[in-house]
Amino acid sequence: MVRITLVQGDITEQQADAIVNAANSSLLGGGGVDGAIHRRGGPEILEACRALRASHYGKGLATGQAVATTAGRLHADHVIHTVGPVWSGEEDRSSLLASCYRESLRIAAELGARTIAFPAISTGIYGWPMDDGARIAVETVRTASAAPVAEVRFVLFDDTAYEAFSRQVT
Ligand code: AR6
Repeated sequence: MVRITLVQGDITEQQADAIVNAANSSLLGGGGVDGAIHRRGGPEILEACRALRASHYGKGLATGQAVATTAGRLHADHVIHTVGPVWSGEEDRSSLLASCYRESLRIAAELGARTIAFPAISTGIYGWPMDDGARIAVETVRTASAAPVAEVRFVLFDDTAYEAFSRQVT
């Protein structure tokens, strides 16, 4: 089974084989984690995203899917961009959020990554309640087949996120 670790901090400062970006379907940047990754990773990442839009992803990346690019200047080999669902009180979109974690892990495994760092997808601008987002993240990673990924690191920005994930892991 994959080892789950928790870190409080900025995901762009992490060293890992793959770093996951909480992107949007345009793949062309935004705020939150996405803004930070493009700022710190440099223009190479955006260039790679533009190339994806010009080829296989003309309509953008669908919610729940994931795709990899270079990590530019980040301390990683790959950035895996995934599009979380926007929280809805009327519709249960949990399977889409679980899919983000599963698909990102699948792509990391294909790339031969051993360590992968995830943010708490959808829990920022997309409004997903932190406790529920943490539950889905940890449950999905625990039950996914991830080899050769040996470590899944959740990088949590603040105390609330760190505590929510801690409750799921212990
Ligand atoms: N490192 C780690 N976690 C972070 C960082 C960081 N540097 N910055 C924010 N967080 P969000 P979403 C936390 O909004 O909800 C973008 O505009 C944040 O506190 O980055 O999936 C995209 O382009 C929260 O807990 O992603 C999309 O349009 C978590 O990361 C949209 O936002 C996710 O927050 C995606 O929204």
